[in-house]
Amino acid sequence: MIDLYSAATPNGHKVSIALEELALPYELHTLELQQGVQKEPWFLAINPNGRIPAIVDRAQDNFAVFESGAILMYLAEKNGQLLPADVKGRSQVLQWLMFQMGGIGPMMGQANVFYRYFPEKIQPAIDRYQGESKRLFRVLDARLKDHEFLAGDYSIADIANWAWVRTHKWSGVAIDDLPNLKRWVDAIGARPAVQKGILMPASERDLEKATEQEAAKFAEKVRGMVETGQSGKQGAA
Ligand SMILES: N[C@@H](CCC(=O)N[C@@H](CS)C(=O)NCC(=O)O)C(=O)O
Repeated sequence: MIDLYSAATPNGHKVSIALEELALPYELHTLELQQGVQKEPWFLAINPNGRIPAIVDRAQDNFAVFESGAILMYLAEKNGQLLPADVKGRSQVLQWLMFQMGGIGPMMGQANVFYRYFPEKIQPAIDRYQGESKRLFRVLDARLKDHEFLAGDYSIADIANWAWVRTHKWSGVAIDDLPNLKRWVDAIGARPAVQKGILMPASERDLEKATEQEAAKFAEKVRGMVETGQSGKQGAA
């Protein structure tokens, strides 16, 4: 049994999707991020970074893993699925996984901060992070032109990137002009395990249908958690 500490965010959903795809038994513990549960000492013992997601593998002497990319690798290797064993195949998957961890995630995360949550509208910062997200989307689109998935068969690289790209509207970045990316977003979104994973836990914001008013209400809730450089609080991605 695996304990999953998570919330309804792209980084959290990467892990629940992988657990569903691998059919691994797990218990979901949803952390109330706005209440700062992730900064409590008991959770810092599991993840010193005080963020979700994190897992504890009860079958392995309560072995704890934090950082969503490392969790995906751990789960894939534990099951021998979603990550090839041969050196080149493995490297290709890890390249696209790192592309998400070092690129898509941080850029879209900051686009969200400046477009949705930051108290002041700093247009150059919004432009920078939305523009960089779009550039990275173009890289994915070009890759997916002649590849069904990002690296060989469906893998943890697809799961990691998909969990973020599907939330592109929240970051204010359109993908209408990127047909290969759209095709891939729709195909992965149709997988039963993926549909189940994004409900673990379910988001209170419907990214597709939220009106501007609903979006503003949700952003207001998250705002208090965002690092502005003044409060000493840590930020949300
Ligand atoms: N690089 C980390 C990022 C984790 C992260 O930013 N988690 C966010 C939610 S997606 C969080 O826990 N925010 C709450 C906080 O910062 O206190 C990962 O991929 O696991």
